[in-house]
Amino acid sequence: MDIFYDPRQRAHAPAQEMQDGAFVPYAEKPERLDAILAALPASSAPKDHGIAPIEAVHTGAYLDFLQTVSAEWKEAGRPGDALPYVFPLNAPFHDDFERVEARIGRYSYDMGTPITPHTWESAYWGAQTALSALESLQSGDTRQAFALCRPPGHHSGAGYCGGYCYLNNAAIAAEAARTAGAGRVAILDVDYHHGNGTQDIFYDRGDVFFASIHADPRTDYPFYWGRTGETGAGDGEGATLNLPLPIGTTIEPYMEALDTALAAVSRFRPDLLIISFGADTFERDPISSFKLRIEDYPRLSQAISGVDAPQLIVMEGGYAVDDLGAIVSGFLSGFK
Ligand code: SP5
Ligand code: ZN
Repeated sequence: MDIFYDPRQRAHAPAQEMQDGAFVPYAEKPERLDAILAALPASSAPKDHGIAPIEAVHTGAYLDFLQTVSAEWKEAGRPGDALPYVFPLNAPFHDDFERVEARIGRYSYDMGTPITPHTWESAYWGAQTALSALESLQSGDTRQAFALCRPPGHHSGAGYCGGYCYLNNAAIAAEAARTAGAGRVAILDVDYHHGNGTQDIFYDRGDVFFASIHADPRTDYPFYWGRTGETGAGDGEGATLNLPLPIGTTIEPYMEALDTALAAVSRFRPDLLIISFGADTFERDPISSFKLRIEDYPRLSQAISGVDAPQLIVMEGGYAVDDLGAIVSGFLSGFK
């Protein structure tokens, strides 16, 4: 399997995030990449596909914000990494703010996603990593490719960051594949958390199918998306499938949900399957509550391999750093 990775993705390293009312060390840290790389065979550096495929998914105003807000934060004399504290809930949206606090709340939905001087650089190369893995599939001689992306992407929408995510790597690859001629793209999201950004981006489109297995949003982040009743809108009606599972879920009920998702994906007859893979379904993940074991991960990928389409695996979350290498290499080993 072709593996893509760029070391510039390590530069983004926020010091802390707000969790449960306190600032705690940032869980989505660069050491995650080191742990995964150490367990994998050699990887290739991505090519630079430029900003156009990123602009095809994210709004110009949001991309401008991501590239400038850290410097603006510093100029305003604010300490630490840029972080919002006020959010425009049901307020009119404007883009002409003169205070950095107003601007950052406008494009964020949580206090877990700080912006550092290196965030843009890392996120940009994360997106290029996904695009380069896609390109290796398009050349046609392999059936799977792995994009070791960081920061992750699936919580980021067209015009917002959140959940440690800034650019939606999976969505950028999906849109690039459509532009390059793939008629139908499916995205299967098996991170512990619902992929709200990906869902939002494609919610009203019938050409990109989105299926997600995740912790029930009544009990888990991101709380406000991911219910079974969210099935898409307009041309996208029926092209979103949410399969929430309870706290404590083990491999057997997880496999049942996966089989349901895979049957729906196969019925969609995709030309490309993108897998948003999170290792945070693991039993000892520090911020999550499913109970998958190391030996369960090849079962997931064996089942996913049954879908008759090229498969692009994009790294999302997973925070049990000491076990990440075994989880990811186990997952990749099950692809046939
Ligand atoms: C990509 C991804 O996995 N993003 C996840 C973002 C989750 N951010 C909020 C985490 C809140 C965890 N609260 C539980 C604390 C248990 N001690
Ligand atoms: Zn997650």
